[in-house]
Amino acid sequence: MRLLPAFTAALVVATTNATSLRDVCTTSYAQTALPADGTLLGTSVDTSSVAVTANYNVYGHIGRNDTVALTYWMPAPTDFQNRFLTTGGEAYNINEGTSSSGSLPGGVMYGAVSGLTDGGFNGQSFDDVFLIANGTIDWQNTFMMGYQGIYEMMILGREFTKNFYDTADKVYTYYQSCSEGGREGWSQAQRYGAEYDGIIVGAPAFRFAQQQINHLTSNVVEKTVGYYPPPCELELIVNATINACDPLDGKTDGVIARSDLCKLNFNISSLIGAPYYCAASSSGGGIGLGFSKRQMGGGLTTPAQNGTVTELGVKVAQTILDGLKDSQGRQAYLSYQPGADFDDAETKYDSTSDTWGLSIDGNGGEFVSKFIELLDISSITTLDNVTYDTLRDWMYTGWTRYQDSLQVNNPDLTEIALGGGKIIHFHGESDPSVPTASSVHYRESVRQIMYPGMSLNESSEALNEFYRLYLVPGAAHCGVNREQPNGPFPQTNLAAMIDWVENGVEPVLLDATVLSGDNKGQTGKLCSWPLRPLWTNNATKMDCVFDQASYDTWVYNFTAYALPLY
Ligand SMILES: *[C@@H]1O[C@H](CO)[C@@H](O)[C@H](O)[C@H]1NC(C)=O
Ligand SMILES: *[C@@H]1O[C@H](CO)[C@@H](O)[C@H](O)[C@H]1NC(C)=O
Ligand SMILES: *[C@@H]1O[C@H](CO)[C@@H](O)[C@H](O)[C@H]1NC(C)=O
Ligand SMILES: *[C@@H]1O[C@H](CO)[C@@H](O)[C@H](O)[C@H]1NC(C)=O
Ligand SMILES: *[C@@H]1O[C@H](CO)[C@@H](O)[C@H](O)[C@H]1NC(C)=O
Ligand SMILES: *[C@@H]1O[C@H](CO)[C@@H](O)[C@H](O)[C@H]1NC(C)=O
Ligand SMILES: *[C@@H]1O[C@H](CO)[C@@H](O)[C@H](O)[C@H]1NC(C)=O
Ligand SMILES: *[C@@H]1O[C@H](CO)[C@@H](O)[C@H](O)[C@H]1NC(C)=O
Ligand SMILES: *[C@@H]1O[C@H](CO)[C@@H](O)[C@H](O)[C@H]1NC(C)=O
Ligand SMILES: [Ca+2]
Repeated sequence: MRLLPAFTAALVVATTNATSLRDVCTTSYAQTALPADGTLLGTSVDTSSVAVTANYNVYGHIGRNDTVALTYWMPAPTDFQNRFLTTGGEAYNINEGTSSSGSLPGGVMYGAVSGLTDGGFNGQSFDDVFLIANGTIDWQNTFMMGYQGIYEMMILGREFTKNFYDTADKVYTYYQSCSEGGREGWSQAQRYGAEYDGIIVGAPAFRFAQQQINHLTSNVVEKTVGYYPPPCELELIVNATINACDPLDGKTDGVIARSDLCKLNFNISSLIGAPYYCAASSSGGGIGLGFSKRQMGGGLTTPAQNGTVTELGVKVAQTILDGLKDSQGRQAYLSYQPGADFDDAETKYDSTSDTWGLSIDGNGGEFVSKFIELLDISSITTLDNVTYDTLRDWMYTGWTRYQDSLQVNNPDLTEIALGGGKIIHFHGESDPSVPTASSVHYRESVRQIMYPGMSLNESSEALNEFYRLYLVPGAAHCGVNREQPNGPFPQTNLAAMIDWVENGVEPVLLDATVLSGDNKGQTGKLCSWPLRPLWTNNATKMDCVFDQASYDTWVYNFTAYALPLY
């Protein structure tokens, strides 16, 4: 257990002989690793003051020979404010920062004990401990990842907190995280709603099977259309879309705050023939910040790309934007909003033939090889014979196989509603990794399941009493967007949540701050769905408005499946 007043200094020791923390977490070792007097500026280290303790905080499950490691950060007793913060992970990590502080300081600063877990994966990523062997799923690890590990970390930590500070008072229980952490947050809201007072989720990867396999949709579109666009061509389409759609929200600031108006008013086929140029680069395609594993290798070189937008390029882009449809034209999933980068569509340059070709998306490729085919390999290697119908079938297989573990889209939030818990859910409107509309679809599913027979206005208002969704203009996946840098990002969600839970202040508008670009430092407000921002009076006044046609662009009916997909 690391018991910390408010912050910690981490000493990272690299040594060729050490194999574990046990080897290096000794006082004598740390003392020898410190710089000698006078070698760094004018400093002199009091080595006798140095104390190192190796801490192993583990628990197991009775009857199961397992070991789960926990970390809790504890505020000083005078700073403790009867709060516990549960944090989550990203990608296939159950917790962000299992080996570092992750987002723990974010809780301690609000007087909250903050915790994280390794899920029992012994420091490994979940995708590396998911299969016991080809064909054999480690279900215990899968359930730990799905929802159980985070829950146990919270339950054990909260009990420890009460005893540690010797308090019988209520300890407010919060959750905050984005992406996979957003999925984990929903796992808690849907299964243990009564245990939480406030859950903050960003861009959740919660409709897990559809989400992961959808990373392959762009590749299958390219294959089906028979055209592999140079990255620069798609980049131009993104840039031109931003230019065309930015002003539709009433404020020309380089940010698309109304991708729905963009869908209604801008047709990318108008770009056919537009010239594009990208200089040669040595770090892969030019698009976006990229979250796919494929783009992390580096060292790739792409040639200068000079051309004009083609009819086939537009066809690829538009088919991707329309979302996955099966061979009968039935909607199987949804896509990114116009203005988002086409990360999944990135192609690979072949210098021998001077052509662009297929590059299988790493996220989608790994999900299919491991989680669908149950083969312990990092990705499928071909999309031969893979059609839109194959993607639909894979999605269905993953959905039903992981419905009670990783797939986290149960729309019944009665328990958290009755318990008085609150939910803040946010999502970047130009997210290129988890489609923004996937969050909208879930919120609309919850509204319809929980308030049948009520009007859209009434049921939206009722749901807003405890669950609010905010789309973040122009933002990318869990962060700001290099292509639309002037947009604001919500930075004080935990403060807003504490105010809602402990003081009853409803976050009708969510505070956000511009972190880069021309407007850096300016503050903004985010509208609560289904209301959408619209600026008037020469962009000096923002209103949150309802517009039926815009709303309709966000609504999907997944008729490719016999079951309803929430
Ligand atoms: C429990 O796991 C440890 C470490 O892997 C192993 O040494 C031990 O034999 C196991 N015990 C049982 C009862 O399986
Ligand atoms: C797209 O816009 C970015 C600036 O946001 C610029 O750096 C890039 O060169 C543009 N790409 C193309 C193809 O015009
Ligand atoms: C975009 O324009 C093309 C060409 O005029 C047309 O075929 C297509 O239907 C339009 N798409 C939309 C969504 O209006
Ligand atoms: C791109 O190609 C066009 C037409 O061939 C040419 O006029 C232009 O100079 C080229 N631009 C660059 C930057 O190479
Ligand atoms: C698992 O399957 C993959 C793909 O067929 C194969 O390459 C690998 O050797 C298999 N692993 C084991 C341990 O059999
Ligand atoms: C694709 O289908 C053809 C015809 O059924 C088959 O011969 C081929 O092996 C398949 N390719 C792959 C990679 O499965
Ligand atoms: C519901 O209708 C009222 C009155 O028109 C309006 O002020 C409010 O914004 C609407 N709320 C939602 C969530 O649509
Ligand atoms: C609108 O705002 C811009 C930028 O603040 C300013 O330059 C312009 O004069 C304004 N236009 C009117 C009609 O007020
Ligand atoms: C979805 O489509 C099906 C089949 O066309 C229809 O029966 C159903 O009512 C639709 N659901 C919604 C919510 O529109
Ligand atoms: Ca704008």
